[in-house]
Amino acid sequence: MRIDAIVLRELHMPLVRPFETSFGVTRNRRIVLAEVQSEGLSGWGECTAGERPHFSSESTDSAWQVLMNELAPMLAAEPPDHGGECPRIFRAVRGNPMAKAALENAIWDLEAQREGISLSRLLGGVRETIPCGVSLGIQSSIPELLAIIERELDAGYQRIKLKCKPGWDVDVFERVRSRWPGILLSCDANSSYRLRDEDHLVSFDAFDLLMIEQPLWHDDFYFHSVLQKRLNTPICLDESIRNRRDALAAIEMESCRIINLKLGRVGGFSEAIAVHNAALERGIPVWCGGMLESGVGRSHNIALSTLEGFTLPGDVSASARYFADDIVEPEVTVSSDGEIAIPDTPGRGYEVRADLVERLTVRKETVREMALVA
Ligand code: OSB
Ligand code: MG
Repeated sequence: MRIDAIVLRELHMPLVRPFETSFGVTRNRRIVLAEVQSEGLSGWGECTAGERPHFSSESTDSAWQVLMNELAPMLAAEPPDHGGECPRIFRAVRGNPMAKAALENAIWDLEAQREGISLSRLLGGVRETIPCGVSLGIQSSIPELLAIIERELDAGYQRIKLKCKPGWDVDVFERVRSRWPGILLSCDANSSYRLRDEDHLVSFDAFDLLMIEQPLWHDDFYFHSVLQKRLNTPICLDESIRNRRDALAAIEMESCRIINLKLGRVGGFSEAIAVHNAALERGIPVWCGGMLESGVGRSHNIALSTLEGFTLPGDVSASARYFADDIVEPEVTVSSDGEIAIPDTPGRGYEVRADLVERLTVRKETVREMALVA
């Protein structure tokens, strides 16, 4: 295909409420979007890097630099026909999966529009609706958390995930479980425990959690496998799974029984499909994680979640939980039974609100093939 221009933007989007994890608090999102313009169409992708390199080594600023100086010029010089070609085009750049995913996913988005089919269909999705859960940040008190859980359950969400860390765990689970004995409940530690906490983590078994997400180091497989042997509760890996090989290693070592799949963390749709397929073949359930995305990244998460192996509710929820005004039309909504209906219009199924994007943009650069020659 011809690429006419690649437009990179940084948007500032305040969250409707702060989101606190074991690694810090996010109040304002600084989101990098990539728009690939081709023959009158625009494919959009979102870089899911955090404002600071705390979830992974990437950040808004590092991703901007790599996109601007490396990846966008590579893509402009070698326009692919299919998103699956992107990993090869970007091969000379090590790491930086979230920056790569922004461009690769824009190409998939563009391809779906060109083919006149939904992104879900292009990816091989099989679902017409997807089940939704919510990820609830650390709160300043347990009563506050209970009030939030009540609201989210009333809204229809099918699974509650609690962020946890040493000091915000068993007392919280105790209170939540005594009020709601039967709900699907999980926790996400974002790597905040160590081996000395092993007995403490084993005590989580008392709360009938669906899974414990990433309890130990962000880059570990072996010690998670040691811990999994002692736990009845399934471990779910998030941070550790960067690609298909990681998924195979984790499954083979029994480091986890469930995988949280995130597009940015694995570098885009093609690697996400590879991880999904590897897990599906081995009977390991996957679900789609979230990174506080705008409507662009959210629409891609929705399409990904329609693949066969996504059998557990994901962290993909309504736009209004994050932003007063999302940048897509319609915004993402969740039904009273906790499902998102999959659009079947061509492409991502959620139009980008160009005027709002323009208003929220704080920096913007355009890369064209000529830029390489000049
Ligand atoms: O570990 O899943 C995570 C948000 C930012 C960084 C890491 C994580 C999260 C979430 C929020 O859990 C998911 C969402 O609501 O987008
Ligand atoms: Mg996580």
